[in-house]
Amino acid sequence: MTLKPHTSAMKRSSILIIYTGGTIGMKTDEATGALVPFDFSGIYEEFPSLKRLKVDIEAISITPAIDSSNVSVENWAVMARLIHDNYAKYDGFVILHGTDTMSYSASALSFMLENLAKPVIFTGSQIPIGILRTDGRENLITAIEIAGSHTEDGAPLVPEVALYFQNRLFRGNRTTKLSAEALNAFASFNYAPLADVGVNIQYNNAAIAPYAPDFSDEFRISEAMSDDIVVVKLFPGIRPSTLRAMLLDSGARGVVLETYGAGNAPTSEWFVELVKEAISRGVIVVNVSQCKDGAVQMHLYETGLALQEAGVVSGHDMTIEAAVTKLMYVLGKNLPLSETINLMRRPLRGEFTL
Ligand code: ASN
Repeated sequence: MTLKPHTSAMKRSSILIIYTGGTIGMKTDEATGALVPFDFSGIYEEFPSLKRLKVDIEAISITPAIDSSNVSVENWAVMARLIHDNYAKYDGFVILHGTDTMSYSASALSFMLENLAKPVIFTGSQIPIGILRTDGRENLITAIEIAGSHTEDGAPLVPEVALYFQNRLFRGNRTTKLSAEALNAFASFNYAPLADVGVNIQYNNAAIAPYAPDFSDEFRISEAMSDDIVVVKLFPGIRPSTLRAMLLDSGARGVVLETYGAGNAPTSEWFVELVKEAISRGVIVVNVSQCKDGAVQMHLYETGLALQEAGVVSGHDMTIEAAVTKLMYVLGKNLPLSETINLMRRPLRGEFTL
């Protein structure tokens, strides 16, 4: 299918901006010189040039606005509900979010929004929007344009949860925040950008929503996210008692095991026995690599094979953010163990490559 971007003769799109907080929403108070939250309902006064886009914009803020390090599963449910309740009214959504946990929230929402057929574009900034040198203005304007882009017959160009930052649009659940300093703060190591932005916006149509959900299925949200999980990052010298505390004594129903290289872990008997014991108790253990680039392949080395034989589920090339939020989403459904494992074994929203 060839998708043609809209031309000026086409219909206007309507976009809802959901402002959650973060650096992007800050501007300098004229009187005090301090950074204060910016009121996004006055967006046209602040950026009159937005009127030139063929997009009608409305904005809504979650209160209180948060630094994204404070984001909670309740905040994700609020975002999901806002999209659900406004789904019919708007053509697309832009979520303004702090950068620190934006990849977690974009990953979480990609799972919670089921049968999504409209764009949900996360963006933010490294420099507050009210500072002259901000990166927020371009991020915001382009995110709005992308959320409102559609084909000649009105189909959205990006019907999925994506993250726009510094000239690149990524699949949300493939991203990781990489830099606390660079304006180019996000990366998607294992999946090509959905669009590259220069003079024109070049959409990579082959990469966009290839998992093609059946859009005839009704859009719905799944709000329940289980917090019954732990992330265990391996390091040489980890103590048996530490691993036992995390895998077994924590009572977690799901474990994201951050292994080495292509999914490798120690072959020591105590290590393998602890993993096996957790699995025999019904704990789901998902293997993701500490390497950002590349995939888990447990059959490659003896050190990975032991995990595979113990019943560890491969996370393939998933990010830690996607693995954590997918496990929360899948466990939140409270399905029988075998169905839960089946959902973890297959990509649900293009979050890993098989
Ligand atoms: N601490 C901020 C946040 O994540 C960082 C930012 O947005 N650049 O909310």
